Amino acid sequence: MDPAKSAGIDTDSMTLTRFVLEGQKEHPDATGDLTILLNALLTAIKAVSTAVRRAGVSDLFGIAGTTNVQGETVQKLDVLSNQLFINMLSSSYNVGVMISEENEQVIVVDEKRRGKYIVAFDPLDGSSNIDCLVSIGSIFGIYRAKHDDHPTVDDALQPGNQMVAAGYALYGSATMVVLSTGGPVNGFTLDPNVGEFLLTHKDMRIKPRGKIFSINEAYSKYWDQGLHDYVKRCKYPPGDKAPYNARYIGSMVADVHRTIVYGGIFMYPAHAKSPSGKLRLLYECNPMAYLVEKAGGKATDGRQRILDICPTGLHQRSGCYLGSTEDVDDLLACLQGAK
Ligand code: P6P
Repeated sequence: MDPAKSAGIDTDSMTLTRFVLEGQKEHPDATGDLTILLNALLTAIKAVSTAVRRAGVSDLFGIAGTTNVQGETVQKLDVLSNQLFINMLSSSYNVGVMISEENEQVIVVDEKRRGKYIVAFDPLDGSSNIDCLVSIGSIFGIYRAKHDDHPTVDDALQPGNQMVAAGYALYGSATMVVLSTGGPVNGFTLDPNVGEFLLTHKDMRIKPRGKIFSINEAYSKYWDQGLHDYVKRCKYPPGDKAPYNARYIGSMVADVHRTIVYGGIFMYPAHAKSPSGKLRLLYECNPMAYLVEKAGGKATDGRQRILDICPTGLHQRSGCYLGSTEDVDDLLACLQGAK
């Protein structure tokens, strides 16, 4: 009997690192720096995953007693996750500037460890859901610095269409990293026995049309008429079409992951209560828009492609509508009053 088979171990599994390395070999000018950076990110993500899964038994639930730049109550796991991302990325020697949801200012890496990449990240998104065990996640977007020697805020304020890679980690029933380095979107599931992320979802594609709409309807009173019209169309479709399903988890990574896997549309609009929306452009909307587009979907703020928005502030917010192309087009037609 093959010892590997009896141990249930694949001796030739496609790890995320191996997959990225093989992809890098297709680019003659690739230096391996991005692979090193991604490996540092994976180390942080594995540590966050362990902390999230141990939160209940290691006093990591609950609040840290502070508020962040967003004015949101900081959870203990927020603090831990942020420190892990900052330390692992700084010590990768490939990052010059970081933008974190938890830090008001950019984080400039010390000169001796500074590299050519810019990383915008939300170290633990949806953390208000931690104590009730709802899936949460980490989100990241990677850019090249405009000038390697003295990175500044200007390096951080690039439109999403300049990203060289983006991804998220979902701490759900399993821990999964969904990533694109400029090509297809691929999903890697953490095998805790090996401590590696293994390729499980190759070339993830969003259906052109889904059957799920995802929005927090508690804010309906603040919506524009076009959004009311669209949601009503999902519930009362023309002819004898079946209504859409409604699904809303309230944790962006979980809602977007479901949208990529099942199709449909995720919406967090700018509305009267939040005129710029709630979700942050640099480290929530842009990375998710990048992945959705690479998977064949569409992502808009209701007026323009999210990835074309030129940022003016590190923590600026944006309306966010993303998912199956035909569903997003239907929404845009309603917002423009055509439906
Ligand atoms: P609301 C979580 O707090 C978060 O930032 C995203 O993960 C999520 O999509 C959104 O806020 C939920 O916001 O207003 O619907 O509770």
